[in-house]
Amino acid sequence: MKLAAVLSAVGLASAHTIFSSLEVGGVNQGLGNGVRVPSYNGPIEDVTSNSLACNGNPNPTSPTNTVINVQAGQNVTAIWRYMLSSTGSAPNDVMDSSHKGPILAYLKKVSDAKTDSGVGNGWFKIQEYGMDSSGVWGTEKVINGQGRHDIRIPACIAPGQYLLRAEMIALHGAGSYPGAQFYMECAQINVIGGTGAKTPPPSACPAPTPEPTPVSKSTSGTLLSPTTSFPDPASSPAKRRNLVRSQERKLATSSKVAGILNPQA
Ligand SMILES: *[C@@H]1O[C@H](CO)[C@@H](O)[C@H](O)[C@H]1NC(C)=O
Ligand SMILES: [Cu+2]
Repeated sequence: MKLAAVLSAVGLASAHTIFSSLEVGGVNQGLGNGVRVPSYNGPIEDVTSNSLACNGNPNPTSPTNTVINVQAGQNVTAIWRYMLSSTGSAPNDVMDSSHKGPILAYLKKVSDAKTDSGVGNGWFKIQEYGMDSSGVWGTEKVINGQGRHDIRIPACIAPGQYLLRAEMIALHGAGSYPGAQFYMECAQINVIGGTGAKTPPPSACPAPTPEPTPVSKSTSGTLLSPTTSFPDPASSPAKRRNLVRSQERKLATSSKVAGILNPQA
C-alpha cells in the first residue's frame, strides 16, 4: 500500500494544473493576461501559507497590468490547463484524471486589483461545486469539459475592482496532512454595471444557487458538506488547517474516497 502510494505520487508529480486565462463574453482574454499565472503548475498543500490566496512561493506568479472588465451578473469562464504551454483542451491538457475534488470560486473587493496581494481578510465564496448526484466531481467536469470552469459573477455586488480566485482541489493525496492539493490563481477584474449596490461580505447577496444539487450522504458518505468543507482563504491559518484536517479525517474514513486515495487497492 505504501509503495503504491509512493509510486502513484511520483507518477502524478507533474500532472497538475493552472488557471491560465479568463474568458469573458465568449472572448478569451489571453494567457496570463489579467490572470496571475505561476511559472510552475504545482499545488499549494500548506494551508497556512499566504500562497493559499493567489498562489505564489513555491510557484512564483507573474504580475499582469490588465484588469478585465466584467458585467455584474455575467458568467466568466476560468480556463484550466495542465501547463502554460498546453495548447490543446483534451483531458490530459487540463489535469490528470486522478485529481478528483471540488471546484470553487471566491471574490475579494480591492482598491487596485493589479497590486493587491490577496492575502488576508475580505474573501467571499461565490461557488462551491463538489460532486453531483451521479458521483462526478467538479474537477472531473472541468477535466472532461475542455478545462472550462464557469463562474457566475453575482449581480448584487458593488462595482469596482476585485480579485477573482478560481480553485480546484484534488483529494487523491488527502488521506493525511498535507495532502489535499489546492490549485488556484487570481484574475484581476473590474465589475461594472448591473445592479451592484451592495458591498461584500456575501451576506449582502442572496446565497448563490447551489451547483449542482449539494452532495448527498447517500452517494458520498460523509463527504463534502457543500457549505463547510474547505478552507476559506479569509479564515485564520489555524482554522484553515483544522478544517482541512477534519476534512481529511472524513475523507480517510469514506469508502468512496478510499477508492480515490488508493486507486490501485
Ligand atoms: C453560468 O455559470 C453557472 C456556474 O456558475 C452555470 O451553472 C450556468 O449554467 C452558466 N450559465 C450560462 C448561461 O452559461
Ligand atoms: Cu497534480
